[in-house]
Amino acid sequence: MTDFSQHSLLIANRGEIALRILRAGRRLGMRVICIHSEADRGAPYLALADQAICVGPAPAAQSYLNIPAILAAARLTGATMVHPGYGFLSENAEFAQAVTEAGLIFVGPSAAAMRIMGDKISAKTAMIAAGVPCVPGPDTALPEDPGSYAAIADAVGYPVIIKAAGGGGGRGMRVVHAPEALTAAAMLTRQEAGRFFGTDAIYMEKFLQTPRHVEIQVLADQQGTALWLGDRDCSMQRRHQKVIEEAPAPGIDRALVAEVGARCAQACRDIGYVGAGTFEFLYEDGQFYFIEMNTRIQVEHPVTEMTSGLDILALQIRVAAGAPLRLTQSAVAMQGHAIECRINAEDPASFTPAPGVISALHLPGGPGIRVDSHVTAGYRIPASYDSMIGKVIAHGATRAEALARLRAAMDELQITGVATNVPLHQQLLREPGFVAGGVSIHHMEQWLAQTGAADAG
Ligand code: MV4
Repeated sequence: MTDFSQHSLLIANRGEIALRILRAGRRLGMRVICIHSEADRGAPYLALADQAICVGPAPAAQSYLNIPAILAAARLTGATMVHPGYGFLSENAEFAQAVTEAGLIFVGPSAAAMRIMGDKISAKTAMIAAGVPCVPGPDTALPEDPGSYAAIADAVGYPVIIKAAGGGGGRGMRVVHAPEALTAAAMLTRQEAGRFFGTDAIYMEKFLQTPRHVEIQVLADQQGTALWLGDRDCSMQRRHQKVIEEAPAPGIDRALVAEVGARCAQACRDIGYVGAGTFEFLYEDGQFYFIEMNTRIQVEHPVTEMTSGLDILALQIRVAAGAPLRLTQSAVAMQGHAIECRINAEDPASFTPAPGVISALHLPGGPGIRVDSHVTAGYRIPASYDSMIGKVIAHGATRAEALARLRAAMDELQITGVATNVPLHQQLLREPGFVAGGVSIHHMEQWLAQTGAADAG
């Protein structure tokens, strides 16, 4: 039995996820330490920690991304574990390695596993070997010489997409519709890749035109147990920023999801993956296609917590410390449906961040409602970080019930003093396409273009 009262958890993040990690640490009986920047000095959640320590000025590069400062904070406070949250250093293999080499436990997979998944080509190779279905296209980098590209694209079939091996999350990719455009697109993508990702390796896939974004949550321990915890649909997005997520993905054959889920769990065993992770897929015409794996806890993990009844954060910390999962796949029983709205402080017309002071706040509640947020009345949203200030999640026995609860919750939520996307959510939750379920990744942008609805909100 791992005794968590002997462990001290350093939270290398900020905002709502810092508070979520703090709560998980407390549930396990741990001492918790928060780092913060100068801009977050007065953040209310810092008072809940046993210790709070400033690691640098407001710009993330000097604070939440400052590896030496964070390691010094861990040493000074006697931390034994480090949780990176999402964003910032969460998928930085050098950070994971530095934490481990400092004799501390990194809450996440090994640096080696992070490196395999960080390179989208080696990730794809590993997934093909594990029997996870991938997007058609070579699972190798394109050669330096563009002479062979046309033949490769012909075999894949147009349209194709050129992606940077070091990219991901929507960065470093280019769609090609005809052979004339192929070489220039590949050379441009390679050039950008070299500049932004430190490797100029690129690869080619068939471009799927109207897919859905469906992902599988996994959780694996150090004893060889790997579980999949259902699926999530994250297709409601704008410019690669997810807006609404739900679990399960509506209208997809459950037997197919179970087959893909089992392959993901097997892939974890094959590569020795430990911790929480997410396999991202495109789903089109009844088939799943792997695109990349995220080696961190994700923003949208609460919809899976609500349908599985599991505390994924606590389990993620437990397995990092070497505790066994003591859970079998057949004991994982997903129940009902959950939907999450990401709450952003942003201008409703331009979607640009709207920092400022929250003058008054009323949060929704009641059966099936969960709010994950660090903000309070009087809280100043700093300008230095992203605009997400929390999440409202609704669970119900059915999708219709979850949706009805979420509509009522978003109508009840009041945030004054700063502009937010709450009015946008109120419209989206009544939009016929979303209400019907199963929209593509282009749906929200098409809806915005047609209605200009956000401007009216
Ligand atoms: C694709 C694709 C279509 N076909 N790959 C964008 C982010 C990165 N994770 C992968 N992305 C895509 N890869 C093939 N072969 C379309 C996208 C894509 C997308 C994917 C998920 C969620 C939103 C998206 C928005 C635009 C494009």
